[in-house]
Amino acid sequence: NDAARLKEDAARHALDYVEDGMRLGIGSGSTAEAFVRVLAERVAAGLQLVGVPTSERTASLCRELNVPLSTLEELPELDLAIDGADEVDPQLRLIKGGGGALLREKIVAAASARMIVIADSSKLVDTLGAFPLPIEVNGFGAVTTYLAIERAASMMGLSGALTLRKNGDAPFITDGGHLIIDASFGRIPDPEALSAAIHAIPGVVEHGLFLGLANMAILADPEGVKVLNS
Ligand code: DER
Repeated sequence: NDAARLKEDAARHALDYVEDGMRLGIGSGSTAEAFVRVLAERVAAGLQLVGVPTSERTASLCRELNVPLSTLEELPELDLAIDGADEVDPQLRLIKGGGGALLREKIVAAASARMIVIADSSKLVDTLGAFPLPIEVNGFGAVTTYLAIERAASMMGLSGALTLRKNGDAPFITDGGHLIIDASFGRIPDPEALSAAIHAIPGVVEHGLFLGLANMAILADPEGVKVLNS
């Protein structure tokens, strides 16, 4: 369908930036999985690379498609990370975490010399925040953490529902064993300030604001592919 084709268009365009012998961070979500599928074609055709996956789900798809994998323990510095996003703003600031993989995604993105975002153009927004901000929290004292997030946000003039992400009737548990709170703050005028305020809260493991990490965004729409550079 059209949505799948847009994801594949962006994914194929990203292949142009994957060089032989690269240490590649591989993202999570449906667009990143479209990238894994086209990457696997190139690997089958002889492209040399090793990937570090950002989720168990991406890892199993890579194994299924024979994309060679390693770990950050073996390769603590990567050349390039390719990942999706839930929102991208004109400064290439991102909201990620819709798929619950934000912690490893951010660690891998930060370990990479460059990060390229692949998405359909509907993800491009003027101001971040229409998509609820995923916040990964430790299960210990999670209600206390919830209240602290609410207080920190209100001190910045932000308010909105904070929802514990569920997996059916049970809490969603991340690959890292944590919980996720989705915060519907609405427009976030100062992402850097919000990022710092949330990081200051004990019990918060990480959040889905990716600031200063993406170097490029490859955005596909029916007219073609648009490339934004930082
Ligand atoms: O959860 C994530 O961070 C994903 O990368 C998400 O941001 C994009 O998922 P999608 O490609 O399925 O829209």
